[in-house]
Amino acid sequence: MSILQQLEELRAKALKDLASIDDVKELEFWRVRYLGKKSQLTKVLHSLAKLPIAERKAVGASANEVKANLGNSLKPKEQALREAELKASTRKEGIDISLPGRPLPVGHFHPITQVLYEIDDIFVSMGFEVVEGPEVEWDYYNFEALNIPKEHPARDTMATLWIDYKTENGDRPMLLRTHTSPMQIRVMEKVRPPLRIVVPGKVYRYEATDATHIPMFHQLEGLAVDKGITMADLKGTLYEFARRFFGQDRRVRFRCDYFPFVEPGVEMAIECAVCKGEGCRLCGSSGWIEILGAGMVHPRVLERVNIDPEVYSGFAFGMGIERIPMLRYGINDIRLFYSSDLRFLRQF
Ligand code: FA5
Repeated sequence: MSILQQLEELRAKALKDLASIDDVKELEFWRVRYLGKKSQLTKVLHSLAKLPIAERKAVGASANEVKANLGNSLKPKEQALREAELKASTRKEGIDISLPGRPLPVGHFHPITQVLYEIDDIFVSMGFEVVEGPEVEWDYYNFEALNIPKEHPARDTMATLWIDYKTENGDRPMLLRTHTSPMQIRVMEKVRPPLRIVVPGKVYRYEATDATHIPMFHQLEGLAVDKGITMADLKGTLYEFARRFFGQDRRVRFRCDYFPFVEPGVEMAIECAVCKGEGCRLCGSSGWIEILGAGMVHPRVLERVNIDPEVYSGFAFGMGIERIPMLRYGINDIRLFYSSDLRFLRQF
């Protein structure tokens, strides 16, 4: 039998054997037998040099073709056997790999964070810049520089959590900020007018909780200082905010109020969302919920940071954030935001 015939016979035998193989281990034996270093095919290829030139070409081409043919037949067979093996083993373990994966739970921002971002965006679109400040603050920035000296009765309106740290003369100068207004001073110390900023952040008060009060809540401070700023700018800005956030029809009320760091001072209230102004438990039967204090920056505050009140004027406001989504969605208890009840939080 010629070498070419032997090669054809080898091919036929190898392919027949391959067809009857049904596990991966056997397949490896097959590969070693027909394509390995000691296989007949490799021997033929190694002995080519010894053949007469006329025969060498034909035998070489045929041997290489058989080798490629066997190699190509091996690949799909191996893949099919491996898949069958995987299926068999997962079936044994009770895993169905054809099932779609379980979706990963994706969280979302807390409703207060969402509202803060939304309010930031409204003010940014009106030309305000967002800045943040420390939650542990000096008495100086929280009270003193805001025209609230020691023993001033206005301190009583913001029951304070003091940090347990005393100076040599027994003063406790550090506290958890009771409002975001200290950032007015911090910013004006560094930046010269014209300036327009909003300051979102956490504030703390030593207060009993009820449907509209909690000891840790968020505020957003606003401050604009420039030449010729008037109360009309303050009202215009806050009306525009209320219209954009609550819609055109929601009623807004301004009333006089007192804060030592503004003159004159006002408070702004929004019509209660729960009772639509009729009066209910949430709004204390008044039909209105106060959301912010505001006013024209007091000349003495400007003087303290070396801004001439004869040349410049400004307005400031401090908004309680939690009450804003309460008014928008008709939420009747502020404590729901921090009770970690997912049935409540998932609604936002
Ligand atoms: C202030 O904190 C002033 N800094 C506001 C201000 C800034 C006035 C700039 C003038 C110029 P007040 O204590 O009223 O003011 O608080 C502001 C808002 O915070 C309130 O209108 C209310 O919406 C919210 N707030 C106050 N106390 C609580 C509380 N315990 N729980 C939840 N929200 C509160």
